[in-house]
Amino acid sequence: MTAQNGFASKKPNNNHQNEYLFDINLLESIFQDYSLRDSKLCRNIYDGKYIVRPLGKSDFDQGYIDLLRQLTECGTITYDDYEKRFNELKESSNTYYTLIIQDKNVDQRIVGSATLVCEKKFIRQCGTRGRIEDVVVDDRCRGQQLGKVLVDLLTQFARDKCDCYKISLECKDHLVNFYQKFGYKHEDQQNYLCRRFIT
Ligand code: 16G
Repeated sequence: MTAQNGFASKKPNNNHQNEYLFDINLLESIFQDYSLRDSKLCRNIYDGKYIVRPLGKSDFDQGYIDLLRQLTECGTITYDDYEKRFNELKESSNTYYTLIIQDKNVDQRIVGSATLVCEKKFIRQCGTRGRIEDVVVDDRCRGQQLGKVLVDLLTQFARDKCDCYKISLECKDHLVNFYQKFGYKHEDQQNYLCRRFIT
């Protein structure tokens, strides 16, 4: 797999090297399986237009936070804030896996992102639970199935690379059908409860 067909298999060849949140090599076999399984989708999506890779430290400059603003409030985030949080996530090894999709043509903009969080537990034979978080695709890139690729890849990654015994997510009503297509479903007698704090 190469950057030409969508998977950035090595660091980008620009002046400042991008530091990734997690080891990009972990994605290779997942991406390969996925390309074989859904070659039409991969060809349509990646043919020279997009790259899929882990979040990088320099993605702040490629509009990463502005993309997240399409999902929810982000407040004011400076580069120092971003870098500090990026380092914290990276130091929590084997926990945070943020995948991004970068548009190779339009200003190298980040146009899609989703995160897998792996929570280590004692239960389930010291099992790992996965959560899919902060799935967002740029409004201007809708209809190209970028969200499908992100959720598919992270779901497969959680199962095959992180050995998650389950993976869950929260979403708005209108997105339930979308996530059901990937096998996510309401579990009997389980509810999502939330308490918010004013920060
Ligand atoms: C959605 C997201 C969740 C995100 C939240 C932000 C997915 C599958 N779900 O529920 O990950 O954290 O929105 O909303 O992407 P909030 O700012 O109101 O918590």
